[in-house]
Amino acid sequence: MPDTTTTHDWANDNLQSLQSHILAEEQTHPEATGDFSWILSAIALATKSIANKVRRARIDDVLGEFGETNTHGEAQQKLDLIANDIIKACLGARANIGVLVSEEDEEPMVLRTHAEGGRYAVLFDPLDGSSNIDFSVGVGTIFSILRLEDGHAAKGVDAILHHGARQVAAGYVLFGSSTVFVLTTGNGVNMFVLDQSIGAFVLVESKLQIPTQSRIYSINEANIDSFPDAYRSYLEWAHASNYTSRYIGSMVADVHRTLLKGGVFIYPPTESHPDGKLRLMYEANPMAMIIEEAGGRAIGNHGRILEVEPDSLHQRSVVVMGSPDEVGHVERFLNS
Ligand code: P6P
Repeated sequence: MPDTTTTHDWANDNLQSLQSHILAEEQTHPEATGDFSWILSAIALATKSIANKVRRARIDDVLGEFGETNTHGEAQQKLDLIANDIIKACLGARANIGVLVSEEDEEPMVLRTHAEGGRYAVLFDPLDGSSNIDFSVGVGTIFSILRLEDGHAAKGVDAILHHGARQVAAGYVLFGSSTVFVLTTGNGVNMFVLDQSIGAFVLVESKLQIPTQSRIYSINEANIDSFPDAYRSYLEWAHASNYTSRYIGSMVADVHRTLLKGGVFIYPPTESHPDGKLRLMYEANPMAMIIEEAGGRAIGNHGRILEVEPDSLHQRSVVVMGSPDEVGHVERFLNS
């Protein structure tokens, strides 16, 4: 019989794909029904397509503004709409998804009732940081998955307005120097990179742990004059404590660096955004789940982000997330 147990060094490609990883995870949950892999494979497919559109944006002349604003009055970039359409096409075809919520659409899309198989809601920012695309700065897709109860279609938005600790999965895909898929299903954080040569996301890190401390803060200091005093006092302390500043202006890129190198990412209250700028349901919550699953902390206007009971689908949140010690330093000033 041929020896199939040993692999030769010529077959040393990383062949641990996102797909095989999710299926292996499902094997550890006897009650799993294959639902997750079905949804996550749709997100993987959509983000591979979006990655291609982002990389070709200048070639295909789809940079810049679409010429209309989204429901929040923000100028829509052409690629915001392209990414939104791609995700809705891929996810809409998955028979176990009941509701889709996008930053680009005011109202949720109810696809199926619970009786018709609609078991999950997927909430997403299709292309966060898209205004940076014109300069080839890293942008990303952020997603959050909630389980739907029977009768969700009748309840409408109320069926989705759950605090972030109810998320069953969360992740982001960073379209940067590489295309990175970071995912948690509540059992640690795993990182995959798109291997263009085989067209698959391959596992590169399992059970990621954020550094406990790191003297890096990430905040848009141009708004410092409108920060509450506590944030200004923290920054004075950080300047005196030899911290360095890193701010890309694209949440997915800033949070990804914070996850890997440590530090703290902050979007505080400002004059133009007194409740913070970032969206609770599909930006702060999924990122908070990832950071906490990696051993970090994530707080907002009123304590832990994942415990905030949402009032509305597109509400905003203050965000202070990252290394536990670094969030602790900010918190010390917020509590003083
Ligand atoms: P500011 C991008 O527009 C975004 O929504 C996030 O990706 C980013 O963290 C934030 O806004 C940047 O906002 O006010 O610093 O330009």
